[in-house]
Amino acid sequence: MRISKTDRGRSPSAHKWILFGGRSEIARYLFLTLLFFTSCSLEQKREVALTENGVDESAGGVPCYIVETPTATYYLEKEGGGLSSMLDKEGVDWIGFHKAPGSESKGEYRGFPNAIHRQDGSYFHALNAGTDRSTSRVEKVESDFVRIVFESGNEKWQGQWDFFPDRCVFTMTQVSEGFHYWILFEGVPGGTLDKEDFWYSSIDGNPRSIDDRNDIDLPNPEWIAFGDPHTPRMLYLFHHEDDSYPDRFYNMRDEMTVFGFGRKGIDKFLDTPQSFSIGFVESTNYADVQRIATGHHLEANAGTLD
Ligand SMILES: [Ca+2]
Ligand SMILES: [Ca+2]
Ligand SMILES: [Ca+2]
Repeated sequence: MRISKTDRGRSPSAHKWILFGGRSEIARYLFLTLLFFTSCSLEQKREVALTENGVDESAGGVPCYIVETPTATYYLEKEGGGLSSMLDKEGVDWIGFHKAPGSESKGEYRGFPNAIHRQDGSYFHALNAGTDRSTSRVEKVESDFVRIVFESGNEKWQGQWDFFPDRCVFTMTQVSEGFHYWILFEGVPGGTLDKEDFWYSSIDGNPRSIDDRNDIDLPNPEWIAFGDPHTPRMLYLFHHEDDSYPDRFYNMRDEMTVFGFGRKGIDKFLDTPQSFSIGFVESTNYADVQRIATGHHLEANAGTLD
C-alpha cells in the first residue's frame, strides 16, 4: 500500500499505516504472511467432501459414495446408482431406503431418482431385487464440487451426479433410444411419513396435505417441496427444464411419497437429457422455498451448472 503525503495529513488510518510500516517492516511482513495463509486455508475448506468407499448401514450395509455438504449428507448406492439415504443437518434421513426384499414402500422402493423402470433395463435406483447393475466413476473432486458418473450395465443409459454445497443435481446425460424415464422421489418427509406432512409446488402458494394427489403437469418452473411441521426445513425437487408432461404425486400406504416428474400411472414420458435438483431449504415459508427453486432455475439458464 502506497500512501501519499496528502493522504497522510488527512486520514487517521493512514497514520496507522505509517506507524506500522515505519516501526517494523518485519511486523508488516508477518501480518501480510498471516493474511495470505488465512485466506488460503479458507479457500481450501472443503464444502463438499467425498468418501469413495462408504457403507450405508441404515440401508442394510450397502456400498456407497458418501458426499457431505453443509446442507445435506448424501448416500449414493454404488451398484444400482441411486440415493439410499439423504440426511439433513440434524442427521434425519428423508429417504430411508432398505434393500430387504418384500419391504416395498417401507424400504426397497424408496430412493431418488429411481429413473429407469422396465424400459431398456431398470437402472439408477439404490440396488433392490429388481434393479439392474451399473458401473460408476468419480470424474471431479474439488473443495466445493464433486461429480460422479454412472453408466448402466447395458451401456445404453448414463447419469451424472453433481454435488454442490447446497444441492445435488442429477442429469440424465444419455437416454437409450426409443425408451423413456421418469425422475422419482420416494421418501419420507422429516424421517417418517405422517398425516401432518405437507407439500408445496409451483401450482400456487397453498400448502397441500400429504393425502392430496397430483396428476397435472406442474407449471413452469417445475418444482415441488415436502415438509413436516416438526422440522424447520423442506426437501425440494426442481426440474431444470419445463415440459407439458404430467408430474404425479400420491401418498403410498402412509409409508412413503411417490412423486415423479414425467409420470402418469406407471407411464414414463421423458426421453431427452435433462437435469433435476434435489436439496434441503432451511425454511417452511412458501416464498423462501419458491425463491430457492427459482434461483436454481435462473442459474441453470445462465449455464452455471454445466
Ligand atoms: Ca413426517
Ligand atoms: Ca410444466
Ligand atoms: Ca411436467
